[in-house]
Amino acid sequence: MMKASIEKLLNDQIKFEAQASMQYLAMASWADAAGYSGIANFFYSQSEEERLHMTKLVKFVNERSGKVLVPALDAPILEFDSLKALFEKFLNSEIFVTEQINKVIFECLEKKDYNVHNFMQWYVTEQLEEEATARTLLDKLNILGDDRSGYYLFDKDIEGFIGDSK
Ligand code: OFO
Repeated sequence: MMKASIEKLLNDQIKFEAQASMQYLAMASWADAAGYSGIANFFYSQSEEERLHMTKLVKFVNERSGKVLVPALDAPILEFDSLKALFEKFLNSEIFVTEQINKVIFECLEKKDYNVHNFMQWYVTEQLEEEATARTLLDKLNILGDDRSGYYLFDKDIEGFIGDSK
C-alpha cells in the first residue's frame, strides 16, 4: 500500500499535469486566433502530452491500489500581451511542474518508496527536456526582440519542436 503522503502528492501531480494541459490548450487557442498556426500546433501538441502525463499518473495510482481524486481545475490564463509573455508562461509552468516533481521524489526517498521513486524518474527526464525546449524558444524570441518580421520565421520553425519531448 502506498503511504498517504505519497498518494496525496501523486494526486496533486495529477492536478498539475491536468492544469498544464488546459493552460497549453488556452495558449494554443490564443495563438490560433492571432494567426500563429505553428505556435498553435506546438501548444495543441503540448496540451495532448500533458494530458497523457496526467493519465499515466491516474493509471499508476490505480495499479498501486491508491485512491485517485480527479480534481477540479483553476481557470487557465486566456490572454497574453505578447509572444514573449506566452513563452514566459510556458517556461514558468514547466519550472513549477519540475519543482512539484522534485517534492514527490523527496517524499519517496523519505518514506523509502522506491517503486514510486522509480516510476517518477520518467517525469524527471521529461521535465528536463521540456524546460530545455521552453528555454530555447524563449532565447530565440529574445534574439528577435521587437523585430516582428522574425515572428513569421519563428512560427514556421517551431513546428520542428513538436513532439520533441514525449
Ligand atoms: Fe508534464 O511535462 Fe511538463 O509539465
